[in-house]
Amino acid sequence: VESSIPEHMREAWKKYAPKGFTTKDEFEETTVKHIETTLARSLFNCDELAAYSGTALAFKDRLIIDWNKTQQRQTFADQKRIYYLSLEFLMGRALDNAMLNVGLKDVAKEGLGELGFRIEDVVNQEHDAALGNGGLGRLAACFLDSMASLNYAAWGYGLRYRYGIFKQEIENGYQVEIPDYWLDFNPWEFPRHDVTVDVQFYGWVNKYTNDEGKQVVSWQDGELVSAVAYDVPIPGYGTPTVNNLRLWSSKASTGEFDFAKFNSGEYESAVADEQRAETISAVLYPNDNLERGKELRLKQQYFWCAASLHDILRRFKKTKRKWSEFPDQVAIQLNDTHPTLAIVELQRILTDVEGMEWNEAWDIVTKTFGYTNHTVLPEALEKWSVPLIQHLLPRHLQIIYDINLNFLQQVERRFPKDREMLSRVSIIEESQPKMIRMAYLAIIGSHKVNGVAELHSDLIKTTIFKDFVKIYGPDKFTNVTNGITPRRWLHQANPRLSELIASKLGSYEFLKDLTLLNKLEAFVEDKEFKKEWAEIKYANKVRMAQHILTATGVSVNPKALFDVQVKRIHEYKRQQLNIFGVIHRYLAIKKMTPEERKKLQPRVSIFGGKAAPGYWMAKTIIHLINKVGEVINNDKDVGDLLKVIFVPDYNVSKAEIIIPASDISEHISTAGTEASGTSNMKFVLNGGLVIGTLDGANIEITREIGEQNVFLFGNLAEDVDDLRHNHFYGNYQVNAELLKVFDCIKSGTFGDEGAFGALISAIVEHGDFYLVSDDFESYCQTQDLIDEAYKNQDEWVSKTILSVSRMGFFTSDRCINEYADSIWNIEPLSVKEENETRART
Ligand code: GL9
Repeated sequence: VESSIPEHMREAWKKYAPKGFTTKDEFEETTVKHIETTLARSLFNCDELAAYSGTALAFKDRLIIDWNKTQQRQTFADQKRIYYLSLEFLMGRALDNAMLNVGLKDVAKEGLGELGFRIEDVVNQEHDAALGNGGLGRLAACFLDSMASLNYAAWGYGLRYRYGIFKQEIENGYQVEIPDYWLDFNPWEFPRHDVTVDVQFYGWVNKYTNDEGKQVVSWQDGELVSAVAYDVPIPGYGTPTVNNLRLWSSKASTGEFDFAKFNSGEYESAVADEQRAETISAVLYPNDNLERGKELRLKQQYFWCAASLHDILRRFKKTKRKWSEFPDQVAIQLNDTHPTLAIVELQRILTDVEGMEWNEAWDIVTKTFGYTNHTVLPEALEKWSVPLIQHLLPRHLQIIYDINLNFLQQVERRFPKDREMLSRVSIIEESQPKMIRMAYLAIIGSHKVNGVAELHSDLIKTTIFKDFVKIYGPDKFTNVTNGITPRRWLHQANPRLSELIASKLGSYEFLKDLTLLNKLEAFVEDKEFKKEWAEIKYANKVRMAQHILTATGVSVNPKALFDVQVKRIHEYKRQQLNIFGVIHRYLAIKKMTPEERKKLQPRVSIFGGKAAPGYWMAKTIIHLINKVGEVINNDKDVGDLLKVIFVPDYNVSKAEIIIPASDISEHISTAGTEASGTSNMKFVLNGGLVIGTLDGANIEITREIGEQNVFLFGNLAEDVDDLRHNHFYGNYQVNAELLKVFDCIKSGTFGDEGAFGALISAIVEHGDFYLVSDDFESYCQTQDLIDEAYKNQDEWVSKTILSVSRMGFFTSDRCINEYADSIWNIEPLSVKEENETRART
């Protein structure tokens, strides 16, 4: 490389290369230095935020040293790399995670203590990095942690949104959205103003024959927007590997075009151009499982795909390898269809720019990409209108048509008599306007397609993608059941439980090999152990009760059963079923005699989650939960027997408090709608039990931990279509107990009854698409079983221990190894030497 220091002049570098702190004193020295110099504060002027900033800068120094070494090691090794393309990375906080992953939390705790701070207060100053909506974005974050922890050479590519998911406030029971400007102070990113890519939009396509008689295609006269790289270090747990997450930020291109405007005095219009360019990476779209086909969203997608591919190709070209080796060096995983344009962009570059023949290029493309599907909900499947793509990306539209033509010809040869098949599988939907089906394009351009839990992977093969299974055969379709990182979701969120487990297993090795948890089974009947286990759950509930009091002003009894449903608010996830069940319970309590009330198991029903700003039904559900809470929480007849809490602004850092405090969590989607779910895994891993439908990963959790440890209810996925069909023809009766709940709402018990009419009529008048009524009885009965089971605390605690001991399968490490094996064809990079040098220093 041209810019490296000559061999004979490297002594000074080696002598002065920073080592990074390892002791308490070195930590304090670095932290104080940052507070006094980088932040220009002093001991007379250092609040908790400044202490956080100094600590974060100290750890960032530490990470970047290992980051540099990791990048060098990976470059020299010259092996295949994984590129994980995701529009969402729901990272949460970084400091606690960095301290634990590099193994220096104790050092920092002691050091901060000597400087006058409590580590918890310092950690709590950090603003979540909330660049995601929910499960899909958090999965990407867990995968980054696992890929680094397992020493895979892997990069994440995403967008550096100026505004992450909105902050939620509750006003008079309604959700209010506040913008999440999170970049005021972000010590975890490195701006790379030297790493930029110009991305083109609009323009037109010029096809001509050049002097050598060759057909040339060029995309001309577009508008350029510049992508600037911001790098975020991703530390692995207990390894020197620090991988990279590269986020692109948009700004006006500094091409001649803009200068011309400035020079000709068009300041205002030049400034407007600049703002328009910056708008591309300004905001995360706040929809969960919904695509609305907005032009700016498409711009985001292409901007990010083009910049990322350009970066990947630049890195590949440095290796001076032949193009045919590209798929041996590069594996690109598409997190949902959002990055599907990367397929088209690679084909464009290989043919138009590199001059390759179509088939040769297409072979490289399909060997490079893998596509993960995350949902079967039709409203979430991306489609872009042909006129929009024509306007924004004219050359890409031609390529999509060519891809489609080749594909349909191939299908026609295989199924010569099946005209209908051709229109069914065509990338172009013949609607008005014509639409591009992104999932089909992703399947055709990838060598593997996977679902995220067994049921889901089966469903995509038998429903939305069944024609493609006929065309390509079943081997192209596979399953990789989701997982979660035990570092954040056990060790970080629940340090006391992690410590207790380590004390029994003899080490923290289970955090690297979660199947070791099975050794806990030996302690299921150990009295002393069970006592400590139960005490930890209780302490976590006390912490949660404190949070509830501060956040909502409601005081709850930590001895009550904590029943939690936290996730995005969506009709298919059925928070309405939960709140109707709560009202049903309330009506029952009101009718009870004092003696009966004494026997009832007290409960706290805890809800949390954001509704997409435009999703009116979801917002109505939030409103109902809050109004029901106001009434029940102030009803003297009820007292501690039932409390209803809506925790505002559910996010990753709140999840770290809520999840360890749950006794029961609810995963109650209509069977066949929740592709996997991942919080179900987090709750069980933290010693909670689950009430759930036979949907997504609930099924596999049940298989692993045993049916006797899960509270299952409701109709099966295979029966949903028939039930809906019957509903459609009016062949259904709403459950009588549910009707009483509706009467109660309609009588104005929870205020303005008109406000909730839509929730009721969806069930009574509009066919009950989500089968709330069909599942209501079985749901309520199962809740009663839970009350009974909870009364036997001894058995309950045994169930939770047994469940935790059987959760090894759900680590995202297992998941990443499966991707590596069956999709990416890649092995981890050895860090043995690096580990030895680290041990010596
Ligand atoms: C989701 C599914 O709905 C979840 O069931 C699944 O666990 C995750 C991760 O695979 O993916 N698909 C999807 O669009 N979202 C999911 O959570 N929604 C978002 O997070 C945007």
